[in-house]
Amino acid sequence: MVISYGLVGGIMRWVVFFTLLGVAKGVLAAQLVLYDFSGASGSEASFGPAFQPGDGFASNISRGVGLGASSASDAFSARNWSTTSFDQEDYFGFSIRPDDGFKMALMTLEFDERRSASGISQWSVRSSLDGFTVDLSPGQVSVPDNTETRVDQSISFDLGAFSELRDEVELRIFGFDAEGSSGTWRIDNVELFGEITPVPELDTWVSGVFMGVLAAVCGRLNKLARARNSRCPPA
Ligand SMILES: [Ca+2]
Repeated sequence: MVISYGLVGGIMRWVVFFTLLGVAKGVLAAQLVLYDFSGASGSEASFGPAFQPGDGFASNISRGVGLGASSASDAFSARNWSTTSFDQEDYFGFSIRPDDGFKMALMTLEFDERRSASGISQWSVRSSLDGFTVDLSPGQVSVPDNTETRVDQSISFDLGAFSELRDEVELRIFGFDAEGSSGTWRIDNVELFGEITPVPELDTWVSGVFMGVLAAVCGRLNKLARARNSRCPPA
């Protein structure tokens, strides 16, 4: 078999080029949105973000239909949490989307939380990507039986699923296993990190370069095939 070292070397150089390009395209986390509930009474039906993400839009935070409002100065609070297991109706939720022509990658969600003496004892975060089916990492989190504020509770997103997002994604922070239905749970300083970047230019450029490389490789292979055929006249 004839091996063209020039051809192999050329392909290897392009493999290295695309590998470096892939690294260069890695997600650079920025704060996309913050809900600090500045000035809130805590019992509003919904409350907006402190600022909107660049090249995107984030909704107000609101409560699931299973919950009632509860007061909490400069935070957002609810009562009537499930006293048993996970309940699809008991959550704080908001959505975020990139503008047309942009894509979004989500990396981490952080928030502060505090329960009352008879509030929730577990929480988890799910997303609309799978219809709120699976708890995002680290899964169901147990909170200690006290009324302290726990800051920067962190959720991480699987970049395989949460990059290249073109449409709206809703995130829900569920609480459950409350000691009593009058028990409350509040959240504060909800921060979402990730990036929103333009879609078309780079992807169009990459696919253009890829097609160019493909054409060059095919042309080289065809040339080699013709050369070999020329040494093998038809029977
Ligand atoms: Ca606050």
